[in-house]
Order: sequence, then C-alpha cells, then structure tokens
Amino acid sequence: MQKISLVAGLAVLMAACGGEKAPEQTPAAVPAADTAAPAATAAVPTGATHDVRMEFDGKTYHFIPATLTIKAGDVVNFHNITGGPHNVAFWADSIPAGAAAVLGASMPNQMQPLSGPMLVEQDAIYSISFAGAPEGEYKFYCLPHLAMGMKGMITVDD
Ligand SMILES: [Cu+2]
Repeated sequence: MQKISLVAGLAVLMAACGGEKAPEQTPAAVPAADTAAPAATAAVPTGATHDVRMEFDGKTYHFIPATLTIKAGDVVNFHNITGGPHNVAFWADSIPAGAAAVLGASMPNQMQPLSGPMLVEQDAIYSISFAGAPEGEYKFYCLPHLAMGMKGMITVDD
C-alpha cells in the first residue's frame, strides 16, 4: 500500500514536472527580450525633429525660433539659411547638470567643448540629438554673431 502511494506520488510529481515543461517550451520571450535590450540602451533619437533657422535679415542675426520647447529624445536641426557662417554653442554654465556629457556625445565635430562647427554653406544643417538629455534650459549662441545678439534657448521638458 505504501509503495503504491509512493508511485502515485511520483506520478503526480512527474505530471507536475511535465506540466512545468510546457511554459519552458515557449522560448519566444527570450529572443524578444534580446532584441529589445540594444534598442533600449542605445541613445538614439526617438522623438520629433525641430528646425531652427539661422538667418540674417539685413540688419540683425537670429535663430528662428529663438526659443523652443522639446522633449528628451527629440532632434534639433540648426539650419544655415542666410548670413553664415553660423554655429551653435552652449554655455557650459547655462545648461542643466549632466547635460554637458550628453551634448558632448551628441554634437559632432566640436570646435571646442559644447561648440559646434561653422556652417559655411547655405542650407547646411547641424543636427543635435537630445536623446537622454536632462530636463531644463539650454542657452546657446552663435559664436561669430554673439556680439550681435544671435542667441537662443531650448527647454527640454518631459
Ligand atoms: Cu550666426
């Protein structure tokens, strides 16, 4: 009698094991997690693209718009329309804590830290990704035209 109950108990155990194998045989969730991981870690732009025109109106130099609010993950295209060369430079003391490292990685061809290259050709575009950028105000200027008031501000607001 005891043996029978043992066997019966084993059978129940084995049935339980067999039952547990069913979920293990659906490994589809594993590759899905694998493919999602690199996308989540890469600081790629995920949001909207904004166009900021860099213009000379015959008298003064402007970023248009001079102020804009974006989300982290957006991209801002600085667009040389007229009056170049222009560039985009951020004041290191006028951006949020942690932003310098993000911009340092997302601004190609910097002349100096946080200062982008000169856009000489008309319609040249300099793109800055704000993927991973902390919330806050980012004040920037155009180096050749700072004395003439060519400056602006981006607010990252999630
Ligand atoms: Cu300029």
